[in-house]
Amino acid sequence: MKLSLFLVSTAGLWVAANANSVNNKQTKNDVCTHPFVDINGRCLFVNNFAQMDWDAARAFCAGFQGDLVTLDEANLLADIVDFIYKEGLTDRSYWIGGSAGAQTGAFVWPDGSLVRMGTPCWGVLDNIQRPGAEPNEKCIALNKDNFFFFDNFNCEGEISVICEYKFQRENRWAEGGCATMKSSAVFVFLAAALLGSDGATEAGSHVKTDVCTHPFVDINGRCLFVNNFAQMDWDAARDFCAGFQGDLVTLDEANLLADIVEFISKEGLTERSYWIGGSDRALEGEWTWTDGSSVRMGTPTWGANGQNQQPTGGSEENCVGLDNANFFFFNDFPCVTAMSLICELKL
Ligand SMILES: [Ca+2]
Ligand SMILES: [Ca+2]
Ligand SMILES: [Ca+2]
Repeated sequence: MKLSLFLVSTAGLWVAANANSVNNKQTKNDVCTHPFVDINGRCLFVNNFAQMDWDAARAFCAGFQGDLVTLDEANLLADIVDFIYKEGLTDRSYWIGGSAGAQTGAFVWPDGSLVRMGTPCWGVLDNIQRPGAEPNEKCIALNKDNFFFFDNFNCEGEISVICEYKFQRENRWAEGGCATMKSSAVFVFLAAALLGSDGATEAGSHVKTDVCTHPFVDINGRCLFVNNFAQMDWDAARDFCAGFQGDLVTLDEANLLADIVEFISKEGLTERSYWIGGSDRALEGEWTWTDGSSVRMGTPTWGANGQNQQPTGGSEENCVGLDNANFFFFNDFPCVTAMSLICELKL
């Protein structure tokens, strides 16, 4: 009832939203041309011929009216790494736009915004997650010797380059009168405003809170129960979640992994590994979530150490957990292992 009211009331908005995305798309097609390609909605040039230091790489990208890529989303890293493998560009490491700021030493993107640290973007070598204690390594690269996870390199190193072309998306929003508003959050906000006297309080942002209640919490729009008290095998963990009308979490987005790991760290729940809903028990090597959909392989969700990337357990290890011994990256474990678990309530 409320849902249909919501849809009818927001129909106008969707038209507006579609018009905007068409505009953006046309603009993007006009400008995101060879050698730039569209990867996850961004206009990128993965240049594996050039080899230069980080400053020269920025200047190189500026020659294309761009800059080194602002790789500010784990989902974007997943798509870039897929592109690198698909196109056979795996013989080089690549500069991206992050570097240690002169004053604070914190890693920032070219626009000054902070680089998100930790899992899943930053790689692990010798059991140390990067950046480790390497004061002279102040520029960020995708490291070919560690499955293209982020690593800090000496800025003088000569490696390849990923440029991002800055088409005028921000200006376009400004023209539309939405200069400071981006993403779906805007539409939720606007929809709630539009509903107004039509019961906006119930139909707006409170809907999710009503159903995603303790011990479940909203993490990146998903309703999850990070249970670090229980310790049980994978099947028992599924049964446990079923008792809450849920199942083990379908952790199908790298961005969601980033937010879960942040939650685990913030809440001090780092002493356990956690079962999630992936397994290859039905067919060795075919990893699926509990709903039958495929588990995305590779960087940045599956852990790596320079030599190997998980899963490496063959037929001995058929269930996926977030490994507390490896910064909560995905790892395959024997399904009989007793560990903690993350349930998801499907709303
Ligand atoms: Ca390093
Ligand atoms: Ca297996
Ligand atoms: Ca393993």
